[in-house]
Amino acid sequence: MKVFITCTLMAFGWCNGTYAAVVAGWDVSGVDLDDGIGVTTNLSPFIFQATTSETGYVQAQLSLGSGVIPSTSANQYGFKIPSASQTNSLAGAIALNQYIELSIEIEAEKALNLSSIEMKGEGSGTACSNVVVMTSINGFIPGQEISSSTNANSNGGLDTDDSGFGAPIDLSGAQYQNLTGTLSFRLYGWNSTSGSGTTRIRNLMGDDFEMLGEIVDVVGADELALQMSHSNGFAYVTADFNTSATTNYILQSTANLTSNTWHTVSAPFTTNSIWEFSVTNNAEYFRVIPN
Ligand SMILES: [Ca+2]
Ligand SMILES: [Ca+2]
Repeated sequence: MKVFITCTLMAFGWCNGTYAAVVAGWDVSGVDLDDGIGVTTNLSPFIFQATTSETGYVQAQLSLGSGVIPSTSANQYGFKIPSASQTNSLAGAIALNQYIELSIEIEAEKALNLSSIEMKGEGSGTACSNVVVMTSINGFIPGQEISSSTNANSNGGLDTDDSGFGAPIDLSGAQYQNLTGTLSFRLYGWNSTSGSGTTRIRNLMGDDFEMLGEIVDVVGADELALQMSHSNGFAYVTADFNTSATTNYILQSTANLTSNTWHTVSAPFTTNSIWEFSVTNNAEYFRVIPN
């Protein structure tokens, strides 16, 4: 039996201003991970739902990587690295899944334009001295750090000011605009010296961790329809414009939505188009995006 092919249409929206609101925020007041207070359960991955968010437009949560154990004190969200799995490099931390993750799912018909991440965080003296911010948008590979703190094992060492990262994590770049679907950010840490050292979001007034930006309506969703049909062992993907397109589009596909790695399978196009593919037993997902 054939696994049928699913079509999705990802259209586009653009940021027209610099207005930034709290898209998702977390207040760690009262949170205690190993006691399961403020989190879904006291079990890995210690999911902590946003305490403020653009309700109805996004679903956002913090969680811990599988290579760390939770902080144990109240009024913080953080991790400890077991002595046996300490590492002295970002590559090691990536390989060992030693991170705090912010994941966000953007509802259909909406797009996210980011501006920054701001946080209040710190580490105890024997915790990771190095912490960096990375994102699935750029890939979790060394060299793709957005920002770093080299004194993370200090009071305020993960604040987004002079004591930590130096400034809010800047997400004003083009690659952080017009986002749809699911994406994530991670705080990777390394160079810890004791299994009891804690790297954590700390509790100050109000939100202690915030993603700032704006949610916009997907613009132009009506302009382009993506459809699929099949016959005689072939699948046909059709793009129909209601009106003439004013920008180039491309067709992309992926066999693995979890990876969020898309492959461009068409030349740029601006008019009604149809593509033919041989049907296989594998699922394949398609989208059209501005080129
Ligand atoms: Ca506790
Ligand atoms: Ca707080």
